[in-house]
Amino acid sequence: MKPISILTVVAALAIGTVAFLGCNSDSTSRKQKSAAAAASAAQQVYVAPGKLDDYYAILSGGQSGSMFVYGIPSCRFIKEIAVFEPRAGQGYANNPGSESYKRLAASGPMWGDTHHPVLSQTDGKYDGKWLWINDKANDRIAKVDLRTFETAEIKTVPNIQGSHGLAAYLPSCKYVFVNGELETDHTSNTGDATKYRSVIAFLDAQTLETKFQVSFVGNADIASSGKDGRYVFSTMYNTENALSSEGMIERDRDAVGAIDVPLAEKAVAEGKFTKINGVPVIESEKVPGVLTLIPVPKNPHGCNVTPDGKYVLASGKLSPTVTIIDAHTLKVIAEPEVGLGPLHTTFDNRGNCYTSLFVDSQIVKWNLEKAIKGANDYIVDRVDVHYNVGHTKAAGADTSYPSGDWLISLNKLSKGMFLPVGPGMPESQELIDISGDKMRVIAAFPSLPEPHDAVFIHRKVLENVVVQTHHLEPTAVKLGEEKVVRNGSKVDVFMTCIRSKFVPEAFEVHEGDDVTIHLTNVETVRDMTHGVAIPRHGINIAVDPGQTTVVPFKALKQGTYWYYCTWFCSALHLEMRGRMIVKPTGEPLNENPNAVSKAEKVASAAGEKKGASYE
Ligand code: K7E
Ligand code: CUA
Ligand code: CA
Repeated sequence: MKPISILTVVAALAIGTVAFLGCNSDSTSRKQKSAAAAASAAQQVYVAPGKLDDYYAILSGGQSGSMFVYGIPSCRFIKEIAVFEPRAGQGYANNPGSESYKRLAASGPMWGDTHHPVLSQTDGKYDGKWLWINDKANDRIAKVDLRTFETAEIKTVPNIQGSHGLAAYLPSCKYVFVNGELETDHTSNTGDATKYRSVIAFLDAQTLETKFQVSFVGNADIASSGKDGRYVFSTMYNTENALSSEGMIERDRDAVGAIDVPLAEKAVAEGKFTKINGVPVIESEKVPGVLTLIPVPKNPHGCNVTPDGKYVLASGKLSPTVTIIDAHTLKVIAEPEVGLGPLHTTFDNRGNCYTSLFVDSQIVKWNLEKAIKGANDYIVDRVDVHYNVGHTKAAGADTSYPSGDWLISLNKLSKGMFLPVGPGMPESQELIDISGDKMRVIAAFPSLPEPHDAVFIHRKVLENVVVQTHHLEPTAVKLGEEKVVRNGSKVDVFMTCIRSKFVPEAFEVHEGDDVTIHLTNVETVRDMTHGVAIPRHGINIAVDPGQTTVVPFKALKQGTYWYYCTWFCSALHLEMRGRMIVKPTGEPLNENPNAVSKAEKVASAAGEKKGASYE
């Protein structure tokens, strides 16, 4: 007993001390405490100039049609990956006739609504190869090459509207699959609502060709893959197949749909499908077992498979619960209450789940095993976020090996968190330290509208992946082999650039000529990007080291048009320019307009001055 009483005395003294301090300098001590907390948070996000962040966080750009790359933990913005919208600064899809422009224009509108970035995996880990993203509005999927962080492929998905949830089929990443959220009649398109269905589309992960689809009555929202190559899962909020928002919330339970992928492949092999717009479409009613509906409450949204692949979690959205489903037996095994408006769930490496609560504006941390066992203390912690969180994602949570250090809260509203810039406000992200028992909000950073989801990839995974300079393509223009090739009104200008010169520095064409510039940046030095803007012609090219860009355009009316470098590349950057001289049709062209004439040589030898004189 004695030691206990000693402890009690000590404890009482300690409490007394706190109480004593509290009486006299309450606000001072609180101020000191919060200053200390701010200082330690600042230390956690401080990455010294020249030092690298641990993670790339890749945020979908929503209505911006792109993706944003931030460094974590510093929250520094590093790059925008242009996907569905032109970006002049990257020379992406901004020059009609360029490859990126043609590919984007051929796939649909020059804008998009990106929601779900998905990283490729091998053996349950990110392999640093590919990054996929959906365009919900225009039913497109794109693939980004992580060697360059550039868009490598864009394809349209047939028979679908509102291509929303996107995930890779695990463990192989043979397919990416995308959910049709908006119901339509894809066979006759008559507007007959009784024929409305949706599809879940399976695309070859490399070519993005749609290989097959499973169709059903209702819709599919968010997607997640089991880890063992059998089921993939989708939340379905409109099992009512209603046409109004009131109708869509009639039922108390909607569903998680589980697609048996090997069974679907077998059905395709056996011809149990209808071909619609060239794609085999399996009607789920005709192939028993291909789609199993698991009842869950109510208008569920997020769909997340646990890192061990044992469970799939459906966030209730209109129910304060998360439904835990056995990912193999497809049985509902628990339905813990977590708070109001649960949207998405993410994971650490210690058996905890983190669910975003849109209505409560909170992240709630809860323990999976405790919730399954029905223990009272399964809620571990809650933290307020600012404001109204949509997705939340912890580092590595989509893989089998989450890292359990950082979590990002992707908040829909910022309400004055940042300098006011008019009625339109940036979106707000918060970085949360989840390494301890208590979550700690460490930093907030703005972004353009509107990141829906994010993925983290550790820089070590990409260390030997990201290229510094492009490999010269066979079509590259080599130094010393620059030339102008004419074929009637078609003119190909094979041009190189290197600090601080374009070769050729001048060329002549006729009005209305179809000019194509093939420009190779022959630099071998990292970060030495050049660009070309051509006044009046709407051309703005960016070429990274080693890259070749091909841009066709029509020559306008007679005149001199100086093309100039747009990237401040050297002390002679401003001098890095050349002339396109456009002459009237029929007038003879000079093949070497910058050649110094004999008369000029003589004059300069005689010491005559060219240009302005300041004597
Ligand atoms: Cu919840 Cu498109 Cu992932 Cu938005 S979706 S939040
Ligand atoms: Cu090249 Cu500036
Ligand atoms: Ca519903």
